[in-house]
Amino acid sequence: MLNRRRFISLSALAGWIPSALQSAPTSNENPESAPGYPLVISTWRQLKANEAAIAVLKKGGSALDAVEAGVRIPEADTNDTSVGYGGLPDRDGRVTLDACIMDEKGNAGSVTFLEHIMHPISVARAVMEKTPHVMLSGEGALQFALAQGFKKENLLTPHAQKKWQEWLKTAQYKPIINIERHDTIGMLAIDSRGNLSGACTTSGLAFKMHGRVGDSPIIGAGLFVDNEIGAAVATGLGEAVMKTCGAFLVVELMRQGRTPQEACLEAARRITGKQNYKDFQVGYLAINKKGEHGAYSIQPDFNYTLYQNERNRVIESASFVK
Ligand code: SD4
Repeated sequence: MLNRRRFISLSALAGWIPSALQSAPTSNENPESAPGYPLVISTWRQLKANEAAIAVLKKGGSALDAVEAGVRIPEADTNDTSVGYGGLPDRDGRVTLDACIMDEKGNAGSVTFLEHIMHPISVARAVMEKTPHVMLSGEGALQFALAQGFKKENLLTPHAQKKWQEWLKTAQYKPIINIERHDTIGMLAIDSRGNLSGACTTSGLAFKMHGRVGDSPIIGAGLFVDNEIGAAVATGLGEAVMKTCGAFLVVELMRQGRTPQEACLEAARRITGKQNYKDFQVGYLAINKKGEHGAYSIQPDFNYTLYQNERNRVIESASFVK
């Protein structure tokens, strides 16, 4: 099973040739802690998203503007079947999106179960900045987005529709995260002023029940930012992350003195200690105020993309299952 998982993950990587040429994966068994601002870090292989974020930071932009610009890249990319446009639909054939964003002041915005809007992260930011609320959901989130001038679009691509129709033949739902290529993007950034922000956006689990919401738009589960301490994002099976308040836990562990790496490892152990983790993946990424980072996943084959000290590269995460 693990061999197959590795194989599928590697063949998936082959589809990204132009960016892949820029940087070969390196190993995170001994995660480096080279501090340096600005910094951008993303779950999975997201070289282009990091580049978009870093372009904002290099012009003196804020970490908040950077993470929004960064995650908009996979949101609009039809080759990314786990985020935004081109995302695989739920079991009723509908693309429903979850996203959240958090800034250095502790402000947060989120949308869940949102249909027809290509950039849910920008709607989440509008919720944060233009409403007294943190989260809008479903039809209400859509109405808000339309009132804000976002365009209503069909996000179900022919490729995603075909995958859904194939899935309907058996209609068996078994989330095995790496195999399904769930490349939800969670992105964290530190700008030149040393301020932290984060964003997370996803179409969630493929062929999920209609109405299912994962961890990604939940502040404290999929994402948490505390500008005094650090920030964390999660990817993988949202149910496992939500039950352990994953991203908040990682930040709180850093507050108690753990390094980002130690904090990610401990948060993953909270899951492996209580849940039957054999068939699912969860990966955590974290940074602290000093610009150190860490990553840890339950299963192998979790990787992330780090831009720091003028280098943008993909790094393999350490994992609980070897
Ligand atoms: C979810 N956490 O909806 C997301 C899925 C994911 O990489 O992260 N996939 O549960």
